[in-house]
Amino acid sequence: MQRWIIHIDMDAFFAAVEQRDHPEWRGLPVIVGGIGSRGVVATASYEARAFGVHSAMSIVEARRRCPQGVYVASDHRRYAAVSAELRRIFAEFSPLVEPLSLDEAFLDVSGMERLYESPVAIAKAIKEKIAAELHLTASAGIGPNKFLAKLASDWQKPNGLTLIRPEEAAARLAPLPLKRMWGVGEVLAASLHKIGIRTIGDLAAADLKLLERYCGQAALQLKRLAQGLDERPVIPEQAPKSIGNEVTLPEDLYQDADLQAQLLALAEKVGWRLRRSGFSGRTITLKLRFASFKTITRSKTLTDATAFDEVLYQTAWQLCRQVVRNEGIRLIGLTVSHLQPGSGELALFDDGREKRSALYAAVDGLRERFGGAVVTKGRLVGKDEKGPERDWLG
Ligand code: TTP
Ligand code: MG
Repeated sequence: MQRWIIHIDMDAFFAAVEQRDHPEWRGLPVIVGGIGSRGVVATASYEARAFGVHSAMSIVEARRRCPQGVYVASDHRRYAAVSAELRRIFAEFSPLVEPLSLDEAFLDVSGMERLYESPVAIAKAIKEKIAAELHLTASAGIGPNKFLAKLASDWQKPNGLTLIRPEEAAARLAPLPLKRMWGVGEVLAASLHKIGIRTIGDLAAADLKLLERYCGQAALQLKRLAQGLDERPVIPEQAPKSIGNEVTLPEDLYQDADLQAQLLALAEKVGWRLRRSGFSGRTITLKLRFASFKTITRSKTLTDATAFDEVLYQTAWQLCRQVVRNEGIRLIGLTVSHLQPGSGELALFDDGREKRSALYAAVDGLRERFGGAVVTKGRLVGKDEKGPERDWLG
């Protein structure tokens, strides 16, 4: 069976998210990164690239080249949330998805002809779905293997769609400079230049024994890649089985209010870890260890997966209050399992959820900047339940 791999890479990812969320910045040069005087550009919108601004350039240099640019501090949490949505979309197209970073992934779509007209049609559908649901553009590369798919996605950026057929691979590769080879760094490229290997075509034709002297064991694989041959499988990312935290208390706790405060802190930690890793989960497990060391767990499985602190907290407290407690508690744990990619609760694709996601992104951003203790969401403790009073952001 012919293998078909799609590589999707978002266009100017961080900057595109900023332009999406700040319509007044659309069409302008937007530079995202550390915006202090010692900061570095994470990415630049295509408008800014026209001024010669690019990733890894110092902000000082970027400001020199593009003084009129809009300079925005990276908001990693928000980009991670978009990335989780992206992975949810990928998962709808293939069970074999290998994310490479926040904004790119390989999908193995071999043998899906029965569902789609062609691999190109699948790539188009993915791009359309990303545009419709995330209001962002992606570039897609389609090829018989990972190397060619990745090369193809870069071919016509932004908003590109490029197919490299197996029979045209060698000819397409031949004129490209060595640095377009995946895995060939500057040092190796420089030493290969010395023996007259400048293009991928030169590498494809090079004598294996000679290559081995410069690249050791990698020689054969490099030569095969240069010929457009690449057998590496798409390895789907394994969702972790569960994400959780537990805390041994400095003294045994008896009071509801104290337990609630601990559960709230745990829910915030676990929720944050879930959102950070791009997962949500359906089963919430509470673990309690009593003063006598007797340990129990209680679980509840929800209809919709969640990564929201307040849902974790409310569920855990519900479980906790059903436990007969006639001794002090020395350890509390909260774990979420049955994980799936994405921020969960997709059935509730409504205003409320969007607002909540935005709130979480904001809180996670603050927490990242100022540390976990500074920001907590007081409303997590329901109105009818007494709990620690904290500031509510929202
Ligand atoms: P890339 O996919 O390399 O770049 P990009 O999406 O901004 O632009 P394009 O793909 O259209 O060329 O990286 C994805 C994101 O990763 C990028 O938006 C910002 C972040 N990043 C950094 O923080 N530092 C870097 O040096 C690079 C290259 C990317
Ligand atoms: Mg990208």
